[in-house]
Amino acid sequence: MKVVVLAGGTGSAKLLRGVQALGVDMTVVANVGDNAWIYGVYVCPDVDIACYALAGMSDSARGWGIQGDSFQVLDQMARAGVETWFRLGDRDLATCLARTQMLRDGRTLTEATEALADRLGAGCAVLPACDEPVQTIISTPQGELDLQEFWVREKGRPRVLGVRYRGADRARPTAKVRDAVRGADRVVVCPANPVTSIGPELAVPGFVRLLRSARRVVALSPMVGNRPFSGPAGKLMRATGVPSSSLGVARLYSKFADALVIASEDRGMAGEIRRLGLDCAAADIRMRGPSDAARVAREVLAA
Ligand code: FO1
Repeated sequence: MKVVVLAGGTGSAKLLRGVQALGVDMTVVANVGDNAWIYGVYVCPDVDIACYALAGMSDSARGWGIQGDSFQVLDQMARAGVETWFRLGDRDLATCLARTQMLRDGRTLTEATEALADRLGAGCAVLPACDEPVQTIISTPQGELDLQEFWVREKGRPRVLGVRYRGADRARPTAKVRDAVRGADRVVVCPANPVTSIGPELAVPGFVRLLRSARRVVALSPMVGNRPFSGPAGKLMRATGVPSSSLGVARLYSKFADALVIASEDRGMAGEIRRLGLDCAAADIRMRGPSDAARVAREVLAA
């Protein structure tokens, strides 16, 4: 079975490991909306979270970065007077330096990502959703912030007035992403933040049409009740006018998804989700460890 997995950040890593454990032919398409130039390097958190998780080197407790990484470069930068609110570890910095070098040498983000996924040992293709820069921008009373400024520097506290995807109108799904989606038996949407992890791709012209052309698109909800498993999804969903729940996720995904897998506690929403045109399965979707992750991945591929 060929599976394309649309992945965001920390919430996606567990399902990626679950799908990996099933031994299917997997291609990961990672969100680029969180990418940022920080400390002179191009940081691609969602690409890196996917590569580290698949290569078995991620710090799974923290949800980002490399297990056992040190922060000596950052400590020295702090001594040199640099603001170091973005905790980029030494080995993580090396990944970003390698990527930056490849981009400066004229390689595309797709080429740099494929090379890094291969060298790090992800064991499957990892692709950025597009090569052009697309940046999630959050409008707050203190001005516009990119995702790292909003979530890491400001700890997700500012009131959210709106969200836009800078550069999306000039971006296109890459040829590799198009081929992967068209050749897939299943496209799986990870339990990621629908606004900041999946929204940037959906804002790219042609991406929704591409997903609609896929054989079957199944999403796993990132919500239980009115809360996400992690991160600011609830706040951002409410700010963009959809309920912070699996029903809100269904509304955002109904234009391209065939099915949504929701938490058993939310089975009362299944009828309304089906009225939006989606198949809906309720299951225990909490992934506490590798065996849960494989079980949930199996549920999703069967939905
Ligand atoms: N998240 C944090 O909450 N604090 C950090 O200092 C931080 C550093 C960091 C470094 C590299 C990286 O790839 C991710 C990092 N993240 C950090 C995670 C990241 O901010 C977000 O969780 C993702 O962008 C969401 O997908």
